[in-house]
Amino acid sequence: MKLLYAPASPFVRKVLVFIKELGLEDKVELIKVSSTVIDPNAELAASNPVAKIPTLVMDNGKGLFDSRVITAYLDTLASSPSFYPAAGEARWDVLRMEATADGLMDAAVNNRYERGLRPADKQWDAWSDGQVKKVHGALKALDSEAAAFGDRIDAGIVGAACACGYLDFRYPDIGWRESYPALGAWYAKFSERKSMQETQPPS
Ligand SMILES: N[C@@H](CCC(=O)N[C@@H](CS)C(=O)NCC(=O)O)C(=O)O
Repeated sequence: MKLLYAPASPFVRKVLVFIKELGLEDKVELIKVSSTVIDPNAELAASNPVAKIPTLVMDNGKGLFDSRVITAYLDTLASSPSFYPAAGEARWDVLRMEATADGLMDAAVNNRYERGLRPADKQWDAWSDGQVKKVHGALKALDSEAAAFGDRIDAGIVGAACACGYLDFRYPDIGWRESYPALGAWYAKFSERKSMQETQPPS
């Protein structure tokens, strides 16, 4: 399999953490690509009609996306552990948390495009503020459950960790730890894992 990736993407980081935690490193070749909405990478677009990173090209040549579909697929390749509970309330709790983390990352990445890529005279402050509000909404939701995370690892946990890591990387001034201390305390420990250390975004 081939993973079309960029090291700065938090969605990619989720996939990379899955690969490492599930012991799949030997099965995935990493191919670095650079792609933006206004200049999509051709190889990426050939495997993913919406040309987004990450995209996994399976051994049968078909592309898999988005990150949640890729992680669910990777989970089926590992004998154990499974990062998606099979059924019941536990399953929906993990999927809800995964969606919360992805929502945070979507808002944070979109806002970065607005502030970093869009010409200054076209930027829309209210839209940008709305994205930051979504980031805080997700942080509040994650923080309210963080005291119970313990040593758990699953798709929701990996998503939450990559979301926190992305804020440290791209929003160092947001000061999320002060407002969301339970999440900060959990992240301090989780981010020491080898899979997290080895997937840190470029400095
Ligand atoms: N929902 C997607 C989001 C992926 C995403 O937004 N990737 C960004 C990089 S962080 C991207 O490819 N941006 C380029 C584009 O949108 O054309 C996922 O979970 O994979």
